[in-house]
Amino acid sequence: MERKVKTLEQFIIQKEQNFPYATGQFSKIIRDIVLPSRIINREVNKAGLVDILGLTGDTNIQGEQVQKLDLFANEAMIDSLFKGRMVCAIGSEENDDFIIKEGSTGKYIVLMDPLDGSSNIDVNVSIGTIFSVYRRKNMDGPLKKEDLLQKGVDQVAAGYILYGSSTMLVYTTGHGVNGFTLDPSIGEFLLSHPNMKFPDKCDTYSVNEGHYRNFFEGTKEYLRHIKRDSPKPYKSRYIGSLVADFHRNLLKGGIFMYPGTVEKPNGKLRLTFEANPMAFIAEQAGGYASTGLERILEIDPDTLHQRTPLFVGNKEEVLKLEGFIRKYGKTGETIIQS
Ligand code: P6P
Repeated sequence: MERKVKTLEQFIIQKEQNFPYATGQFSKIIRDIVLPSRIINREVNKAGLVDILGLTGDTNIQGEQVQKLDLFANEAMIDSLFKGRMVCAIGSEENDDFIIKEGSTGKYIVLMDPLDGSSNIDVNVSIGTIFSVYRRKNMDGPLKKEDLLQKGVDQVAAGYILYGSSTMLVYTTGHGVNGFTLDPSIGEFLLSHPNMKFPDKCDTYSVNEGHYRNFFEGTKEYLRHIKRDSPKPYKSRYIGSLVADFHRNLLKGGIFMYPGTVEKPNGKLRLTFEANPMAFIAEQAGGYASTGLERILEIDPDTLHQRTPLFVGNKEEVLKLEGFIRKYGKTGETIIQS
């Protein structure tokens, strides 16, 4: 018997009562995120054509100014979110500071990386849009820092769109994680991965070992352990695109690592646009996310672009990693190089 398909819209309506505030608000926010993602998906898929068709890259066939895809994605998301009137402020990896919609009655703040890993487009590697949704704490008067920069535990929703062999939306509102695959023939996201959970087994690690020499001792000891002491060798898988690496680990089991180093104790990834949304999704899927010393979701952010080490994936594996870092050296401490 043919499985009954469920569209994203049908799913949200069915689950709307799970969204912690007035019904209908989340469906509007996710609508305002999903619409531009379809446009971004179209542009990502034809990005390679810019070279094949010999376009200058400055103007396209229609004579329009071709923007870098990440700037294009950023503007598409900002335009859609503010037009949807649910969102009063946006923090984007592409903008130095928050974008405030003056006079907005919107109650939500969206933090996003509109096109994470965009450098991979040229080599046809999967990339993604990452988003976090917060509700303002003060409903009246001007937005305050406590509205704009909240702990990850205060997220009301988080998700990503993966532009890969297929285009997928994976999100949570705090009641589990669900995945939807875009059916290009009808332009609808269909529920394809209900109630996503990390597999119990973790046999894969994802890290850029090119930075190994600068890792702290605790991180090095963990890597030595899984290579030397594990009953079966782990698989090493690293795409260099956070959404793609995370998504594979969520489906197959694994730990993703972007450690701090001696030169950059806080690593490369941003707390607000990358670590927090992935941490919320991971914990809702039975996993865990840590700086190596503390739970990502408990960090009180100081600035929009602050960076953090990120270890995320199977809970047992991330806790094991924390043990090595606590025993052999902290991510924030300069270890005396032997
Ligand atoms: P590295 C992509 O540029 C990104 O922000 C993440 O998507 C990815 O996980 C990371 O950087 C890759 O960084 O230093 O390994 O190239």
